[in-house]
Amino acid sequence: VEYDLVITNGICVTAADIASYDIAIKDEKIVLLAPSGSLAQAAARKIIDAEGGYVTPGGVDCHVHLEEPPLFGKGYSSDTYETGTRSAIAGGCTTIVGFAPQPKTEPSLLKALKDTHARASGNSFCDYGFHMLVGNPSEQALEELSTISGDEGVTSLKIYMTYTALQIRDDQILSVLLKARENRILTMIHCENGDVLNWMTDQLEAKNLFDPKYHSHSRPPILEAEATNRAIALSSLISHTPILIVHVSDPGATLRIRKAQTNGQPIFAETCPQYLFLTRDDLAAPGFEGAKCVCSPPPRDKESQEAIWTGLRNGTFTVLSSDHCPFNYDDAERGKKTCITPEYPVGRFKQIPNGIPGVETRLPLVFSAGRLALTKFVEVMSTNPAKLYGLYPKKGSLIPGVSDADIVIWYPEGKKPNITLTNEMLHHANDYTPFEGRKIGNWPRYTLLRGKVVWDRDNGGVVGEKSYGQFLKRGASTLDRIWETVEEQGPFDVASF
Ligand code: DUC
Ligand code: ZN
Ligand code: ZN
Ligand code: ZN
Repeated sequence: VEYDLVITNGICVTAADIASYDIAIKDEKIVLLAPSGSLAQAAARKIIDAEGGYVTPGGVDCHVHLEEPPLFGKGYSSDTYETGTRSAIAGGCTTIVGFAPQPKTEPSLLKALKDTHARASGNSFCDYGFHMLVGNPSEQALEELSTISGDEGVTSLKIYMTYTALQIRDDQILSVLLKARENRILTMIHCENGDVLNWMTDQLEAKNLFDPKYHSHSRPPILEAEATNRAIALSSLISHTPILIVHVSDPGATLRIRKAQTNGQPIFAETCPQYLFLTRDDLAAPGFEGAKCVCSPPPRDKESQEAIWTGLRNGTFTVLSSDHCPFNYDDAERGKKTCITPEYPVGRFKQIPNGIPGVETRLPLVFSAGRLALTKFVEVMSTNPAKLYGLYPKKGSLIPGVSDADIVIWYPEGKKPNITLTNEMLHHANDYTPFEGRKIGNWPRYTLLRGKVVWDRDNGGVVGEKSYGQFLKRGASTLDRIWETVEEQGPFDVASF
């Protein structure tokens, strides 16, 4: 036989084109694109007839929290690498980038990275990489960044402007940016003003306001806009070091990002489904139910949702990630209910672990919403994440001889499922989804990872194995000549001010 697998009769979508053609796969790679139907009789071990359905590159979700210690409140992540990546492939996602968390008490990044490898290795259904989560920018940690970005293939890091366990000061942010610039590491920043939201929280608690909805009151949009503005300023101070503002929810923050981009600054931004599909009203559900939607930043209002959709369409947002960070709802020891005690019968919003599951629902929700051009959908879900994080063109496209055969085949007209989403359908280890009850008009019918069918919705569901996912050593970002532009600016020179 000539090919391992052929996909015939699909409408293939990339970030650039929508066109009907057949795809041949051999040795884990896409090897040939041919006229539609022409490979229907090819000598292949297996032929999948897409029956006129859309065929897209596998999803690349570069914001996924798995098996992290309690950093975002009082509770433990419900998903392991095994359950989180199982959930990923069932939702059409073939690559994730998770976090290697360095707690404040740990001076070494390499130690934190090694521990994370031990958790993921042999336990992943999809391919995966790591971002360094820098909680302690010690002298040792900053020195280690050259090994981290070189030999270790970890070319991005995340820092926080909030969360007691992670928040670093502005001067520490500058030190991180400087080292990141020297090592071509993309810096992701969580932009909320931690000191102010702690003050707001104390004010609310002094008035005995503890229930989940006050999570949103404690973090008004201006805290996000202010911190975003500050992050942009700090980046420009370090000779325009590229940054990615993660999980943007607020129109004010979006405008500041847009303005910086218009000025030519290397400011990139991410948003997430929760800011497109949830609002603060979901946090105000009766009893403790609102805890199911507690994440940070919190979901905003309807107008904000519209501004975020607009930001996706006009290119302000480079990527759309899940920020999958699941905590069980009904678990008094390890989940969201850890904060319910006799003293706090409605819980205590400041202790509710921040985060919601979403790695499996990201592609289907956004695809079904039908609000993005399909090329834009592929761009923000696969191609741009792959470029931004140094995985392109191995990941994120359908280039013969070059791209891994990571592919999603959607249901064609006439066979589209009519799904009312329930948590039972999902493959994570969490006991709820914040998107329960949503109508979803299409779902990945097949997910292929490096040429292998790992998800077959109608015949066996998850058919991949947890040992198949490989660690991805990443190179420097190739999006928009990011690092070439930095090179042209020359080194940071404090005497130049
Ligand atoms: N936000 C969340 O909702 N969860 C984890 C971390 C974060 O920033
Ligand atoms: Zn964050
Ligand atoms: Zn996150
Ligand atoms: Zn998060």
